[in-house]
Amino acid sequence: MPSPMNHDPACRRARSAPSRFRPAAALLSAVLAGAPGPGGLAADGSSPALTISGDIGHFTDPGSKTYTISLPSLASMPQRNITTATDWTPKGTFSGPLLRDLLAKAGARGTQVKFYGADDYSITVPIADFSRYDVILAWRWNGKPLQLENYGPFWVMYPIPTMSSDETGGTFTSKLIWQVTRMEVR
Ligand SMILES: Nc1nc2c(c(=O)[nH]1)N[C@H]1C(S)=C(S)[C@@H](COP(=O)(O)O)O[C@H]1N2
Ligand SMILES: [Mo]
Repeated sequence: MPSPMNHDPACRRARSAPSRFRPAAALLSAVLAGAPGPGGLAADGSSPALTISGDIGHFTDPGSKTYTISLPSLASMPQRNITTATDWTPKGTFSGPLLRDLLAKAGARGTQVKFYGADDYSITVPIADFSRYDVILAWRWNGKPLQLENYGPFWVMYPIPTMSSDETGGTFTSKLIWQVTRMEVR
């Protein structure tokens, strides 16, 4: 019997280049496009930010109905650590706020969250995942801020070591979204 985690998410990828080249390619295109980049991510190395839109009740910019949080504010929220390997990275410690805390800050009230990577990847995840699991929006990896060229500025990280192999099987890995700058609540 397939686990509910193994649904087929509406996931779309921009390219299938070897992963070690992909973040560099995304950085290059961000630089070529000029600042600011997607979701308020500046191409000039200034502080990144996360923008939340869609079915939310709190706005930092009521005009565009968006809630944008800077890296320093995100870093001043209660932080959680997750020490885990992924299918393509060695064991390491990720740190950041709980996704459910971030969603609460924006007054999120939908049932799904669509995440956008700076590389044009996007995927929709049920909001229930963030109450069921202590998922974080990681901005540090082994104590260092995540840069665009190493899966930053933000990486959706699940507490993989606390989850069953059923829960982390199938298409689960597609939900470990890196280079996140924007999320839309639906
Ligand atoms: N930004 C972004 N995050 C992403 C992806 C992607 O293409 N872009 N691919 C997802 C998928 S489907 C998997 S399996 C893992 C690892 O991607 P890879 O197998 O392409 O290295 O990252 C996930 N997060
Ligand atoms: Mo994947």
